[in-house]
Amino acid sequence: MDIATVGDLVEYEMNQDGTGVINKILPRKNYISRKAPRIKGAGNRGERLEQIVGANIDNLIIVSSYKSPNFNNRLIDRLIVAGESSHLNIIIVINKIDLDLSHTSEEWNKLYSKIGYQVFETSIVEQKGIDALKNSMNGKVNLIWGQSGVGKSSLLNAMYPSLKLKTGNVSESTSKGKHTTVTSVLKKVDEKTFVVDTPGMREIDPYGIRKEDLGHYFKEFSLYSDKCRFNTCTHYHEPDCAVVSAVENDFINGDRYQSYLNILVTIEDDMNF
Ligand SMILES: Nc1nc2c(ncn2[C@@H]2O[C@H](COP(=O)(O)OP(=O)(O)OP(=O)(O)O)[C@@H](O)[C@H]2O)c(=O)[nH]1
Ligand SMILES: [Mg+2]
Ligand SMILES: [Zn+2]
Repeated sequence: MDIATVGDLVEYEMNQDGTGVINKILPRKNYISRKAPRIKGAGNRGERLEQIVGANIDNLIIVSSYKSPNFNNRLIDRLIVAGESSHLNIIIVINKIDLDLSHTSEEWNKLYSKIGYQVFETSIVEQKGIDALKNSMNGKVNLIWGQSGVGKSSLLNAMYPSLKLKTGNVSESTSKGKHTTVTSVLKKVDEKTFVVDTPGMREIDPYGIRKEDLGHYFKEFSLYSDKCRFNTCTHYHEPDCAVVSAVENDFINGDRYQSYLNILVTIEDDMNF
């Protein structure tokens, strides 16, 4: 550990000219990371290093939007895995519910609430859910993570107007955000509350997770995984897998299981985690 990241506590010295030197990074209580994205044009070759996103975090606030960009449960599940493997408290936000005329967000809310996560449906346009979300962030260090354009910076501005973070619109043709926030910055918003706004990301592959451990980060599997025939079961091809039968009997949601399989395959394909 030699490079300081956002959220690190450090010992430093200031020079007279306003520059400074970090002498020491204090031990981290936790940190969250992902595999560094592949460099365009580099193909699939080369080891992907660990990229640390933040340290000493209490709440991982996973922000998605109902539309523009479209709700992406696969991405949420990947972010959950990263958060669970770092033992963070995970909060899920479905923003832009003003665009959700069919109330589909409620179904997703139910799914994730049932697993045990706090879920907030929010709208900047209709000023919904914002106070409740703010309450859950009170007194904590909160890292906000999600795709570009889902409204991370807009939500922070709505909760803490003095932040005045830059926000950007979403491309009409692709429904994608334009990567308005470019660096992660930790801000103190009151005596005890801190927020880290982060740049939107396109992909996330959790770092350093072994195949046989992935199931631990899908919390609802734990009710069943003790009953698999093999204690190293990856809940995929093994016989007498209690997780697979729970999926077949609708005790585990099929979408969540599909997310699990998608991540499992990427671990198998990539030896250098
Ligand atoms: N309809 C609607 N639009 C919203 C809502 N929240 C944010 N937006 C819009 O979504 C766009 C993107 O918002 P940002 O806050 O910049 O998104 P971001 O997640 O910070 O994006 P990056 O910084 O690129 O990662 C802006 O045009 C916002 O006005 C909402 O609740 N409803
Ligand atoms: Mg932003
Ligand atoms: Zn199993």
